[in-house]
Amino acid sequence: MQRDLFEDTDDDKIKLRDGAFLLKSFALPFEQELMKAIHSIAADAPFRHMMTPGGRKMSVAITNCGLAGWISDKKGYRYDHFDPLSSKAWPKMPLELLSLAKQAAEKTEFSNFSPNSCLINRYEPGARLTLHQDKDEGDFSQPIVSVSIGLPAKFLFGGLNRSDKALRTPLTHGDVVVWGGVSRLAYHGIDKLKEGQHELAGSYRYNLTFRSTEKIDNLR
Ligand code: MD6
Ligand code: FE
Repeated sequence: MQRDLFEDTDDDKIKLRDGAFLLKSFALPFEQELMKAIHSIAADAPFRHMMTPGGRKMSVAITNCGLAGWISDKKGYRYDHFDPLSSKAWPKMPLELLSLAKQAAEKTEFSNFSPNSCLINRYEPGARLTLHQDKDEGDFSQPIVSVSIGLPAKFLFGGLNRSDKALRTPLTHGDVVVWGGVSRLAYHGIDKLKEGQHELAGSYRYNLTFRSTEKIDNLR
């Protein structure tokens, strides 16, 4: 079918809202690298269930790679250069993953994305992420690139107020969500994960979100 040169008619690029795009299966060519990276990062910085400031244990297990990692404890949510479990720096962000994140951002409307942090979430059946905003980064001018691996999940995507009605979008293995601009602070979450088996990821869903945590990147 002839495509209109002046219109974005890319079948694999689904606009969820202004500034938010779903790139269906975009990360599939990287699935081996992604699984390898997840395992080698977790060997250094194991997945753990962090405590929320309110004293609850998160059902999602978390680790990080890159110069800064997202952490939560009773003092609050923040980024830290060191893994609190080991006091070591977080594992380096693998270059293939950095490249995937940059390519995904470029394919939407965000050029020059330069993430210094990648948060890795691991969901087991029953785990969920309640509606939240990603607002601990010092830089909202850059988007977030989010890669889904393994079991499918329902992504809840609301508006700028917690009470705004949320869209419900399935995310499957290899999907990438890129989001920024006017949607950068939209509320979002993940519905309770259903049981299942995935050929690469077993009984888990992994999600990697690439972020830029500092506007003037003085972490480099
Ligand atoms: C997840 N994702 O998909 C959780 N945050 O497991 C997020 O919380 C998220 O997908 C910001 C931007 C994209 C996301
Ligand atoms: Fe988030």
